[in-house]
This record gives sequence, structure tokens and C-alpha cells, in this order.
Amino acid sequence: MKIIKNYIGGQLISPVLDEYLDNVDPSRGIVYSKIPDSTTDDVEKAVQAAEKAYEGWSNTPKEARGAIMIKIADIIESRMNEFAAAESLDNGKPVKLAMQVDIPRAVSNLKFFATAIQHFASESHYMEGLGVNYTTRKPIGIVGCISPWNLPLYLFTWKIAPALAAGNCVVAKPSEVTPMTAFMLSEVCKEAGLPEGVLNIVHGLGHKVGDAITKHPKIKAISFTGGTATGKTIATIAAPMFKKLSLELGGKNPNIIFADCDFEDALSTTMRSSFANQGQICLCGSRIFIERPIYEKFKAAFVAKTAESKVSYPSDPEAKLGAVVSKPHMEKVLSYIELAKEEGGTVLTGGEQVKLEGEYANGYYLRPTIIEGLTFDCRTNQEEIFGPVVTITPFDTEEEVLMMANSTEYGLASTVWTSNLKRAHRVADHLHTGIVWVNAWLVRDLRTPFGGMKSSGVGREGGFEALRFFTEAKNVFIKS
Ligand code: TXE
Repeated sequence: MKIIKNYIGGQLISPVLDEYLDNVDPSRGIVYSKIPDSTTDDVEKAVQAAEKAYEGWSNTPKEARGAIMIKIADIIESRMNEFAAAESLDNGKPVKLAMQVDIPRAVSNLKFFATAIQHFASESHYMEGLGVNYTTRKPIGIVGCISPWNLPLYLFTWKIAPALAAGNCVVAKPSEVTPMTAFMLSEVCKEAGLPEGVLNIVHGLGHKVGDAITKHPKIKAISFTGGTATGKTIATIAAPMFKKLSLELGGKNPNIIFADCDFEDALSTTMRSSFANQGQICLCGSRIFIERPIYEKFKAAFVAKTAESKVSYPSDPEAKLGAVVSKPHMEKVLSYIELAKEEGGTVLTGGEQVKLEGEYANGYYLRPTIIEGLTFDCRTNQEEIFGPVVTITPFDTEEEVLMMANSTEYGLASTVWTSNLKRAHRVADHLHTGIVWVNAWLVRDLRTPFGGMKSSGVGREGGFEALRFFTEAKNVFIKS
């Protein structure tokens, strides 16, 4: 059984207390590796290692920092199959998805920020007759990165790449539910020659390791992606310590389909935006609003396609959906389906667990589920389910759909389907979300600001926004 180790001060080491947690393969429902159950002492060691490394790393020319990051990316790319298989085993997602999305995106994150830092300029402001201001943007120091289980290496690198590129040293914690590819990354960092202590990866539970990172006075900024409740806990601790905070939290995203849309495009993209990664992407469109003239036609086609979607073991090349991440998560999603029925909803397709054969008989598989007949303000339509479950609701006017779309506490992303250009602009302008896709979903340019409004988070990641977050600005005025 593979035993995962912490990566501290450039070494792969056991946790101080030598205690371990089970790591479960969700496609089979069995324990397949062990992960350090680290504590405050391990975080302390990581902070000390980061502190030691900081002087050297922050003064390393950005070209050299970028070159090491590119090397890390190249090694991951050369081991693409191995990383994709590991991600799929840890998370339950189809191998094909990990090959097409997760691992290539992790490589892109590293390459993007390794090069973006070379173009990251700071400002100067000239004052007529008085002098000039110039602004420097230096690394913050030691920063904490805490990431979730749904897109493990993808989101882990999305945080550590800008932090490292900007010259910070990092103490990072991947989700305890999906630690494997972060562990593999630590092996790659050693191979690529990342100096000791620049990146430290401490594995373990949120309320132990995550909490210790959040509370550590020498960790000056926290970048977190995960649930809204956890984000609130982190903010409560970190805000009075005046730490910089970037919080990417939950979503309950609307997918608005007008009658004048390109029907086939809207339908096939809605299949992905509803059920990709078993619906476990914070950007999935879980509330689908369909304009009444095409409601019945869209519903029939969507239900038929969904019922045909193959739920299977992750290495099945035909699998459209794999396993959800864990038993408690599967139970949570099933409890929401029960809630939807209690609230008067009708399950049009799905709504149940899928039992596979043989070695996969104890895996956590769910049939993709479509529910109709719910009010826009019921709990099912307001709370994040984070699984392969969507609701469909008809609408008659633009005002009505905007009111329903904007009715949740979340404000991460939205999707709009229409061929009317003016309407596209108008609706995009009135949606209370940080991201709007028109006639598309999950098209990402890494230069764009990424993040949510309301309870979906604080701050923006991506491009120079991330480099600004991971640097401290200082303005210097010189009298002429
Ligand atoms: O998230 P958590 P979980 C949502 C989704 C899901 C819910 C819970 O609704 O059902 O969050 O998922 C660490 N101090 N999203 O349980 O608990 C934890 O160890 C510091 C949305 O995985 O928020 C992990 O590394 N850290 C989401 C990370 O925080 C703590 C993606 C996320 O875990 C901590 C995933 C604490 N007190 C889930 N407690 C998205 N928006 O992408 C936990 N952690």
C-alpha cells in the first residue's frame, strides 16, 4: 500500500506523530493508500523550512524561478498517463477526463504563471512639477494554499504556481480526500531541482492542518478553494490577523436557455455543464431555466440524452460519469434528491445509486439526475448540491429569469444561451456572478479574472490578478 509523505524542506518525510489516515478509491470503495494525519507541529516545520528558503527564492531572478517551474511542468507532461491514472483513482473521475482536462490544465497553470511573471510590470505615476511615484510589487513572504478534492492537481497548481512565480515560499495543503497527485508533484519538484523549502506540502485534515496554516502568524496570505462554510471559518480566523485572503467558494449557477438559442449546441453543452466530473465542479450549471416555447422540446431531448449517459468505472473509455468522490458525499447528494421530492419535485431521470459489477460493486456511483416542478426559492434550488443533479424550470420573461437566477446567496458563474446579441449583453450585465458565458461553458483564458460575488468568494484569481494577490505593493515618491 502506497504511503504518502509530507514534503517539507525538500525532503519527503513522515508526519511528526507518525499517524496516518485512510485514502479511499471511490470507484471500488476500498482503502488503497495512507496519508499523513499531520498536526500543528508538521505545519510549524514547514513554516520554518519556508522561512529559511525565502531569502534565496525571493531574490532568485524571475527568469530562473520560471525556468524551474517550466521544468516541473515538463516532467508532469512527460508522465501524463501516470498522473491522469492517479487522479482518476483518487477522485473517481473518468481517466479520459483527467487526461483531457485535469493534468493538461495543471501543466498549463505552471507554464502560464512561469511566463506571466516575466511580463508583470508595476506602475509609475508622474506628477507635473512635483516628482514621480513608482510602485514596486514584491513577494509577500510565506503564503498558505488550501485546495479541494474536485479538481485536485488542477486547483492545487492554480494556487501554488502564481505564489511561487511571484517569489513567495508556500505551505500548501491538498484535500485529504484526494492527496495523491500533490504527493507526486512533490517528487517531481525534487527531480526538477526546486530549492529546499520553497514549496512545502503538508497532508492531513482541514481542522488540523488547514486550521494550523490559517492561524500561523508567519503565513501572511491564504488562498483557499472549497466550501462556503469552510471559507467563512478561515475568514473569521485570518481577517483579524490582517492576512490577505483569496476565497473561491461554492456556486449554484444558473444556465439560462432562451428560445432563440442554437438548440443542439445548447443541449450538448448543457450535458457537460450539468454532469462533467459527476457535477462536482463549482462552475457546473445546476439550475437550468428554459424559455417556455422550447421547454417541452428541450426537456425531452435533455432527459433522453441524460438517460443514455453511461455511468461506469473510471478506466472505461465509454464512461461519461465515473464515481463521486466519497461515500459521505454520495449520501449527501442522495439526501438532496430526497429533499427535492419532499419539496414537490419530480425526478425525470436518475435519482438513484448505480450498482456496478465485480470489483466496482462497492463504488460510489450515481445516475445523472434531472428534477422538475420545484419553485426557484426552495432549498434544492438554493443550496449547493455539488453532484450530478440539476433542476429544470420554465420561464416567460427576461425579468422573471433574471430574478430567479440572481435569487441565491451564490454568485460564481452563469451561462446564457441566445442568438440575440443585445439580449446577451443585457442579461450578462444584469447577472450577479463573477463569470458569464454566452453560448459556451467553461471556456477559460488564464489571463481573465476568475472568482465569484456574494457567498461565492472574495477576490479574483487568474492572470495578473493572482500575481497582484501574491505580491505586496509599495509606492515610492521622489521629488523632482
Ligand atoms: O470542502 P471543504 P469539502 C463545496 C461543495 C462540497 C463542500 C464540502 O459544496 O460539498 O464544499 O467539500 C480544507 N480550516 N466545494 O468537504 O471542507 C480541507 O481539508 C482550513 C466547493 O471538500 O471546504 C480541504 O483541503 N482548511 C468547491 C479544503 O479545505 C480547512 C470544491 C476544502 O475542503 C478547514 C470542493 C478548516 N477549518 C467543495 N476545513 C469549489 N468551489 O470548487 C477544511 N479545510
